[in-house]
Amino acid sequence: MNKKNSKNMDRPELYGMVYEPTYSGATTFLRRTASRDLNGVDLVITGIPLDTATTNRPGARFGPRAVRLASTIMAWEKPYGLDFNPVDRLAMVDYGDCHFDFGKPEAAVNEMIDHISSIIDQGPGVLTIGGDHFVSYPVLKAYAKKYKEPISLIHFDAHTDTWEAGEGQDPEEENGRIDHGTMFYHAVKEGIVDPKNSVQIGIRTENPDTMGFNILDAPWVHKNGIEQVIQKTLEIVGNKPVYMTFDIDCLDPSFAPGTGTPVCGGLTSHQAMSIIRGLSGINLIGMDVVEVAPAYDVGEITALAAAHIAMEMVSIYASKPEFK
Ligand SMILES: [Mn+2]
Repeated sequence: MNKKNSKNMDRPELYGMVYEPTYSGATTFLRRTASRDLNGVDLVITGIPLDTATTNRPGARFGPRAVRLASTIMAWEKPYGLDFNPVDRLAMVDYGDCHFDFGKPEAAVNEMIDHISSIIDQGPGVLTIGGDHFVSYPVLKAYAKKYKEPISLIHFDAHTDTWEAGEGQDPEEENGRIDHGTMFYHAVKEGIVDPKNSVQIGIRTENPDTMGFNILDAPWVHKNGIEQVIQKTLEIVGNKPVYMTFDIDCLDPSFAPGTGTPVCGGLTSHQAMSIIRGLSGINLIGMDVVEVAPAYDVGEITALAAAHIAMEMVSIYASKPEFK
């Protein structure tokens, strides 16, 4: 067998960089080994290719594949400016995608919860690649079940996703429906997420009821700058177990056009990456990057931004005391 590419198919070592041509080979996230053996694994990458909860443009079901592909260019060098390489500290595997039957949409939520639980209950954390933002809801349910307490969120987004009824829905007709703009309303109501110790960053759409979340909206970020965002966020989450969720539409459409509900006035990729890197030291238990919809992308820049954001998350996960 030619060992010069597709090393992620049969490479026994879970640590270290993988050198092979970016344009060739089987694509896993960051060229990590494709495996469902969780023995000795610290962090699992998995995709949830579901996009049936979108209010506008669908297509995020192709997000996991696009982000994995974009990440191949980052597999052979350390993130710039870091004094360590996360792949030397973390044993990571690409677990493949969550399976659900698109002919049984009502079963998908439990399939997603079971998928995540089956990983985290064995020990490793998970980096999930969406999918529309609804997928964070079953992921958080799995996390809340494991940790037996409400989870703190660091939530990057143009939208609060705490609408009661959802975009375009008559607010008088709330009927328990959950979509990618209402799931954090339900997550708070169900006690899965603790809004007091959570923060939403980059918001730039109106929502009269913010459900008690701390909000550093996009104008605040632009006015006060990266360092202030880091400081405020660290104060809010403290030592709590924290889950980080990044809707790629937090970035301005000039950096991330390939998404379902873009809003102008957002963060630059520099701002987002610097904020995440500055949060090193938090008690990060899991994370996701969602809403990459490659059909609306231009030059793959959205998928590339998502891959870089994911890499920054992996880096702060690798900064946890147990991996140093
Ligand atoms: Mn959003």
